[in-house]
Formats: sequence, C-alpha cells, structure tokens
Amino acid sequence: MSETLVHVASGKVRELFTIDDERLLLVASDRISTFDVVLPTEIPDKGRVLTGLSAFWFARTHELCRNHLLGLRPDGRSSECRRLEMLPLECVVRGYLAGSGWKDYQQTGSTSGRALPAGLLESDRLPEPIFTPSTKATTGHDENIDAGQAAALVGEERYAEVEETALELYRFAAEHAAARGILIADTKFEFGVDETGALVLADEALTPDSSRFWPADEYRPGGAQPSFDKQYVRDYCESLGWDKTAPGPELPDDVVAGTRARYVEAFEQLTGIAFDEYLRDPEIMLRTGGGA
Ligand code: Q0Z
Repeated sequence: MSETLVHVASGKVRELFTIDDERLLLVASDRISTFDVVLPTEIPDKGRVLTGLSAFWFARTHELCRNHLLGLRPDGRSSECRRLEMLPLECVVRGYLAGSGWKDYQQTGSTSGRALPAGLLESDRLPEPIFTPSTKATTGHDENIDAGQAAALVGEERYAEVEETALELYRFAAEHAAARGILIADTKFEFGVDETGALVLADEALTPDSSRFWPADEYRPGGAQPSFDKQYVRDYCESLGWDKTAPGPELPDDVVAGTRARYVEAFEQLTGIAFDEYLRDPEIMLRTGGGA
C-alpha cells in the first residue's frame, strides 16, 4: 500500500500533490499570510481548521453541487480530491461591500460592470448577493472582469451554470453562518469539470482564507470590519509600522495563541463540532450532521 506523491504546485499556504491519474492530495499548511505576505511564524492547527471547514461545507452542500472531495487523511490537513479540468475563473460572490468590490464601487458606482444603488457605505450589506468573477492571475492580484468577459472564457452556458451554483452555495453558507454569529462578507469558489462534463466544486470552500469572515456582533457598516481570524495579526503588524513588503515579521507567542484560538472558534461555531473531535477522527466531518 505504498504510495508515491509527486509535488505539482505550491500555493502561498498550501501544497498540491498527485496521487495517481485520477486523484490529487491537497495539503493545507499552518502558514498564514497578511497584506499578501506569508509570515515566518506558523499558526498551529490552522491547516487542520481550514481542511475540516472545507470538508464540512462540501458534505453539507452536496445536494447543491457535486464536489471534488474523496476523503480526509488522518493528519486532518490533507484532502484526497478528484482530479478535474479546472475552469479559468475565480468565482467570487459578494454579500457585503468590501475589498475590491468597495474600491470599484467608490470609483464607478459599479462592481464587475453591475450598477449598485447609490449611497452605499463601506461594508454595507448588498440588496442581494452578486457574482463578481475574476481571472486567475499567475502573478499579482486577480483581475475583476464583467460577465461578458467571463462568459468568453468558459462559454455562455457554463457561465450561467457557474453563476447560479456559486450564488446558491453562498446563500446557503451565509445563512448558516449568520445564524451562528459569523458574517461571510464574500467568498471565492473554484470549479472544475469532470470526465462526464459535470460541474464540480473544487479547491477549498468557504474557509477564512477563501472568504472574509466578520464577527456578527461587531458589525458596523461605514468602515472596514475586523477580520474574524486575522485581526490580531493585522493589529500586531500595524503596531510595528512594517511596510508590508516581504519578509514579514515574526509573531509573538500571544498573537499566535490568540489567532489559533480564533480559528478554532470559527471552526466550532460554524460546524457545532468540537475541534478535538475532528483531530481524533477527521472523517466525522463527512458523517455527522454537526452539533449546531
Ligand atoms: C487546484 C492549488 C496549490 C493547492 C489545481 N480537484 C482539482 N483538480 C485539478 N486541479 C486542482 C484541483 Cl483542486 C487544482 N489548484 C490550486 C494550488 C495548492 C491548490 F499549489 N490547482
């Protein structure tokens, strides 16, 4: 039963390996990035929290969309995945006005070519969630594109399917999370296509690395919101007067411990499953309905 993994790609905080022709292994590290720079200090268990959360959402959205998850390894940070033909689109859904959506709106009154009501404040909830696809940049930042450009990349029919599916996934997750005290301001999905031509949700899904999670009890539109997971890291980095270019600063123990606790809190609040239970047997994510 030995197995040879071939490394195929590195993300900022994740690694991807080939298991065989049909399967990949996606490994989430404990690395953390802030202001787009990976820091030299790791957050213990961050990769396990993100892997478990993704698995939770995959298991619970299966009726909305197929997904790539085949199983979780006992280490809790490694997912076996079906190998797909990935679509060349970042499928972003926004429920609130933040990040590049807010920037575009301030400059043009629109985001991704969609007019929005006048007078919105930073972090305001949008009248309804919107799909704002972007291109996958190989270097630098993903670039927002309009529906016509996105449809040209994947075809009209596939574009319509991806938009509808991404919006359904977001609505399901945002409603679940809001009932548990976490606002999902926006999130990025990646989809692939299997050998039958079916659309399949891939990559990580609805984690704090692929989304903006805000604590609902501190929500105050009219400015930037604190990040549920990274706020201690950001505040510490700001306090140093660091210029936000690599290399980033080492984090002190209290910032590491506080940040780890926030990741675990997000996991437990969203899933209703004790993180210790997950560590004992990661595949409980796929079997139980969750405690919440
Ligand atoms: C995901 C990525 C990295 C982690 C390719 N199921 C799939 N089938 C085919 N390709 C992918 C997936 Cl998830 C795939 N990525 C992004 C890069 C570490 C994830 F270095 N790239």
